[in-house]
Amino acid sequence: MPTNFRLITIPVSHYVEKVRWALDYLKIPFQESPQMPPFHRGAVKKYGVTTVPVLIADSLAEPLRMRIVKTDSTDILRYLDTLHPGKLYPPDPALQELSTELETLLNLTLGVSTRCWGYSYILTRELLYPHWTLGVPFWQKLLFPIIFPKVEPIIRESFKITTTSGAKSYQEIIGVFDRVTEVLSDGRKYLLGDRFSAIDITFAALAVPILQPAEQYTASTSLDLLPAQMQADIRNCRSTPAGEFGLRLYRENRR
Ligand SMILES: N[C@@H](CCC(=O)N[C@@H](CS)C(=O)NCC(=O)O)C(=O)O
Repeated sequence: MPTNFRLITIPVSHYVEKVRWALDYLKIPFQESPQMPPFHRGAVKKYGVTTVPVLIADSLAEPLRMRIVKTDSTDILRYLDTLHPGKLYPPDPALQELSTELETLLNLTLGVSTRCWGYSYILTRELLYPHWTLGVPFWQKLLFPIIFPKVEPIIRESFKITTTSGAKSYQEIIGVFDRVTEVLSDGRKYLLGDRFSAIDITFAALAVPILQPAEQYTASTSLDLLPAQMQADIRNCRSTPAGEFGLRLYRENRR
């Protein structure tokens, strides 16, 4: 078992929050190395990627000194599961199909849509500043005013942010919430049944932008400061069974 874990992050990233939650759940102490975009790229370049989270796990004991690097949030959760077998991913073969279906839907649709939805509304210097600078080194914070005008058009382009992208992403989020509501409709406590799992973490963490749970890692923005359409979308999502479930996971299972 590695003895030293380091997580390179953009603190506000919901894919990062997914990994942070898994590490906390497994009670694995780790050191976070928080970065403001685009400085994260310098921090992760040597691992062959451009995105966070990146987990570096070192075993320092001789003669077995070794390093494991994982560069995708799901790969990290699967790796952590090998250290505490079955705690994140229940081994029951009967659950595999649902587990894979939901994990893929959440990672590829919910995570992408909540991010695009958020950026569609907060891509202004004032609204973005607190999200991007929270917990990052002081010198990066100071550079925000210079960085913002350069990165804003790149984000707009890469996430295809337009006047209609917020509404389109919202519909995609609702589609995922409908599926989660459907899975929960038999009264089960968690997405895979009675036991809390990686799939619950994945849902709640990737839904953070649209649920804004009080317990989220990065302090919640007061809803009143957000654009009116964002406030309406958040309130609608929170009131769905899937939204209530995500908020409950934060209240009861996040620590
Ligand atoms: N599939 C990746 C996605 C991670 C991801 O999209 N990370 C974003 C933050 S939410 C990122 O690092 N973006 C910065 C960039 O693309 O330069 C995972 O699950 O780890």
